[in-house]
Amino acid sequence: MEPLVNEIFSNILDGQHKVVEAKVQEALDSGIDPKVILDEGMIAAMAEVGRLFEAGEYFVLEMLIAARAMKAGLAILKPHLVQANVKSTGKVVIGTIQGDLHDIGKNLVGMMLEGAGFEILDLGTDVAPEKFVVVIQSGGVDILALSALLTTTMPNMKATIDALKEAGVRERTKVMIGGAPITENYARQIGADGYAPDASRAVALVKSLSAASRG
Ligand code: B1M
Repeated sequence: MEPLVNEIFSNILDGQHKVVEAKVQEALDSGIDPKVILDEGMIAAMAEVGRLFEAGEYFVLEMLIAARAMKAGLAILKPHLVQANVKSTGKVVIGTIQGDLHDIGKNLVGMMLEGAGFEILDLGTDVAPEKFVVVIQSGGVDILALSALLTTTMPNMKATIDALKEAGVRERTKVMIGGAPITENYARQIGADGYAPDASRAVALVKSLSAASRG
């Protein structure tokens, strides 16, 4: 691994957000591909944080501090992941499902979609099904994008789709889902229109779903 990318990785693990900011900038200045910085330095570090948490070596506090460092680095990286002046091709409402506070993956998906020219309305984390329903009722939403990181909160994706059906607005929008515990099969089971395993495939999926909804 590039030494600078390696430093970003280890400083995220150590939760050194100021150092991460500086190292991401330095890596960009030295011409390292933003996607390499993101995938090999930053996303890989969060996976390692998860592994250390499972092994009982990290606790919630360490996860939080690492997440803060990850976010600091993402803020520096964002302009390099998002192309300027791409024309809007549709409106996406995004949010992390009820009960779930994980937002890094959702933010990354939102950022990449923004870069692809979509208008994004981010409802944040711990979003109740009723809140999604109200936004869909207000109209003009092409895609509803739901994120979940916990096996315990995944069922709230189904609850959201069921709430849309009950309110009679399910057909007004396409629903896509994603997040570490989600699978294609789960998406099919709960009646979502699609699943994407990562942010770049989320962009491809939103493009194809919005093209399909335009007929
Ligand atoms: Co939490 N956490 N966490 N955590 N956390 C996980 C998810 C966990 C896997 C760690 C572990 O045990 N190995 C585990 C879940 C186990 C399970 O459910 N099977 C876990 C747990 C248990 C918990 C708590 C319950 C811990 C506790 O309190 N005892 C607690 C729950 C709080 C809650 O939500 N109610 C908790 C809390 C937290 C923090 C708040 C401390 C912090 C989150 C901070 C934040 O997000 N602002 C945190 C973190 C940082 C993690 C890990 C370490 C990293 C998550 C992350 O940001 N990854 C995580 C371990 C792991 O993932 N290996 C873990 C980087 C990010 C870029 O990836 O989010 O997967 P990810 O997003 C990807 C794809 O999934 C996809 O694209 C993204 C980019 O490629 N994607 C989508 C995501 N959303 C998408 C939506 C789409 C499409 C693709 O379309 C709509």
